[in-house]
Amino acid sequence: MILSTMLVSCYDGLNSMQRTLILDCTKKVGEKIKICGFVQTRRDHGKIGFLDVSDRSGLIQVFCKGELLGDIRPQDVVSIEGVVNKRPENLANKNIPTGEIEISADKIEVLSKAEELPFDMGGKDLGLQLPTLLDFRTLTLRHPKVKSLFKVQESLLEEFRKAAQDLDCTEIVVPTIVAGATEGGAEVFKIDYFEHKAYLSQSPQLYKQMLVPVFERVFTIAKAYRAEPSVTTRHLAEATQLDIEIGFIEFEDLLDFLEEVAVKMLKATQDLCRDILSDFGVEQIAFGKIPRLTLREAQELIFKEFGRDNRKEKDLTPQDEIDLCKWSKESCGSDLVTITHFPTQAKPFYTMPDPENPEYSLSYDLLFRGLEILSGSQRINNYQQLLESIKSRGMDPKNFEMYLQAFKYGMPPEGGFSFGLERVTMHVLGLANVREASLFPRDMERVDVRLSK
Ligand code: AMO
Repeated sequence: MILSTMLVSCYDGLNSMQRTLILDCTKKVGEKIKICGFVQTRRDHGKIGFLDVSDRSGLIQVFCKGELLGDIRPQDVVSIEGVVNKRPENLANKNIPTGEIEISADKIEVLSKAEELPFDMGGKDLGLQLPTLLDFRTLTLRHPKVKSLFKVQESLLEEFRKAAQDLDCTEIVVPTIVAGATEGGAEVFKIDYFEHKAYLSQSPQLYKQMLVPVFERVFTIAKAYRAEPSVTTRHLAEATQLDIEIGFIEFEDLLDFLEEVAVKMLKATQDLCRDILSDFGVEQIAFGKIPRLTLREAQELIFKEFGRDNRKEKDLTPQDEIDLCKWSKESCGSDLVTITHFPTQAKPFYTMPDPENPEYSLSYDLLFRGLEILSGSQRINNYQQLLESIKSRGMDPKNFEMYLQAFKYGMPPEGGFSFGLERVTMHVLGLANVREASLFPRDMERVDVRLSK
């Protein structure tokens, strides 16, 4: 904070006049000021012209005599000196906080010239196909609506963090280079690690568990890598997980906690980002009492209400998730549904089988507007049982030595859950593809640039 103030004042020392943030111009009518920012649009009207210029605080109209405009074009980085004037009432723009004023420019300096843009950035929506949106990511992220999506994401992160802190969780930072696969063998990226093999972590799972005996309650915001072989609208190869792990709990406590965190995070974000959500045209989130169904109850419901017989499947299909949320919204007034008791064999080795019926496990998913946004479980906390579970899945306990050590020396009953940040963002904003909710998405076809090029 102190450093950035110093940098700004050094910079401004060299350029004589202090920079004013665009939003602060509303308090400086009649004064001479300097703004710095990006040209968004240019409108020529014979001998005069207008620029819309933005900075991190907002957007303002700049009135210019033609000779000042030169070859200025969108995305040029400019420094403009001029006077803040009130606009005539009939020319005010009620949609932006600076709509009643404009700057009458005396001097325009181009700090950095932009090349001609490959598409028009001036519209309310960019209207690009996904591949172009991602090919030109550093540019498309500058578009106000695309940028605002990541302000919503920032809010989700912050509200998750607050909700986890409300539960008295300690924030932890965990490794992403790991010795073994946690969530299933096939979807793991192998890496060369000196003269050994290692993996990119599929989840912060093992570390959050190992830290339960240390802090009792922990949370982390972590990267998760999945070598997903299929191309879908909801899978990334690198996702961001919001994880919580809690000791000394029972199954029902975990369900209460996950629903509490989800509702806090979504409610606060909806309130704080009201204007952005309305720009995206999404409905208010329905926060009725969240229904809880076991997987088999959910499949029975799908069969009865929607006529599809998936009653023997080990997981919900994407269409099941959509239909269950539709049912929940209509009959419970809730955009969220919790599904519990997935088959033990379909869940990772650390999942606790239900003592009353070990074929099913103490696991759960949270669905939101037709998509799984969270999953988790109560965990096996007995050392011997955990060892057996690892072996029974054909995995080598040697790869889990450090993890197992934590259980050898005392592990309370515990469990946790994980939200996928990009999936939550996607469905808060009604986006068609999870890639749009990642600043720089990775998938089978892309690591910044297209891999097939
Ligand atoms: P799971 O694998 O279900 O569980 O992941 C948890 C949540 O992370 C998100 N997610 C993804 N998002 C985008 N692309 C992907 N490829 C992707 N994979 C997962 C989803 C999902 O619900 N360790 C357990 C969690 C736990 O038990 O605490 C785990 O990783 O929103």
